[in-house]
Amino acid sequence: MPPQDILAAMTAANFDPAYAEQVVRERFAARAAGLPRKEREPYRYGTPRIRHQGNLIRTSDRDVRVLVRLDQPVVAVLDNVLSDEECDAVISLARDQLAPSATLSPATGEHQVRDTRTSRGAFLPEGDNSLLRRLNRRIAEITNTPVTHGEALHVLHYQVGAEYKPHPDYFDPTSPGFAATLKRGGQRTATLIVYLNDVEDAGDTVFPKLGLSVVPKKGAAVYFEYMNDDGQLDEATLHGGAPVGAGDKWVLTKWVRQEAFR
Ligand code: PD2
Ligand code: ZN
Repeated sequence: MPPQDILAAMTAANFDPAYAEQVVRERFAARAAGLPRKEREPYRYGTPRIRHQGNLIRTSDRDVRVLVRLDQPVVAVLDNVLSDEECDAVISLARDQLAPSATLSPATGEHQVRDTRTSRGAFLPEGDNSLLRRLNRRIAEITNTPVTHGEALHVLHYQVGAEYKPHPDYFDPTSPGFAATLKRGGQRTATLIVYLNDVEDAGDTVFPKLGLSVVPKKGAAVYFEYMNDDGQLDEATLHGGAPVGAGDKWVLTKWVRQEAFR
C-alpha cells in the first residue's frame, strides 16, 4: 500500500497523525535493510571539502577566520563570514516575508508545521539583489562548491522558546516523501549556518552525537558536511537549534546540493 493511503487510513481511524507518520516512516525505513552494502558500512571520511590557507579562508571579497576544526565528522566554526552591516541588511530583507517554518513529511513529501520546528523562516531568492549575489558567491567559495549547487539562502527567526529539534540536513533516500526534492539537484552534501545576531541566552546549534554546542555570534557560522564521494551519509552530523532562552535569534542557512539545484 502506498504511504499516503496508509496515512489516510490511519487518520480516518483516529490515530494520532504524529504516530501515523512514525509507523509509515518505520515501515519504509525497513527497506534500508536492503540498501547496497556501501550505504550500510561506516562512513568513510576523506579530505574536507572546505579549504583554508593557514587560519583563514580567503574569498574574493572577505577573509573568513577558522576558529574550530573537527575532521570526523567535518565541522568547522568560522568567524567574520558576514559583516555586522550585512547581517542587519539580511534581517531587513527577510523580516516581512517570514512564515511559520515547515518540515517535509518523510512519508508523503508534504510541508508540515510541527512542534519540532517552531521558528519562522523565509527563502531569499537572489533575483537581482546585489547583496544576496555577493553572499551566494562568498558562501560558494567558503564551501568550495559551485554557486549553482546552493539552494536559495534561507533566513530563520527564533523567539524565546523557539527551537529546531535535532535532525539530519540530508534527505533519507529510503523515505518516499523525499523522492521529489532529491530530483532537484540530488542529495544535500553540506550546510553553512550563519548567525545574524548575538543571542542573549541559549539558542545554540547543538550536535548531540558529538557533545558539541556552537554559541551564536553575530557574523560567525558553523559549517558541516555529511555526504562523501561514495554517496554515504554521515549520521554523526545530527544537529538542532536549542530553544532560545532570552532575546531572539536570527540565522541564515545555505544548504548545498550534489548538483545544480533547480
Ligand atoms: O538555527 C540553528 O541553529 C539551526 C539548527 C539546526 C539551523 C538548522 N538546523 C538548519 O537551518 O538546518
Ligand atoms: Zn539543520
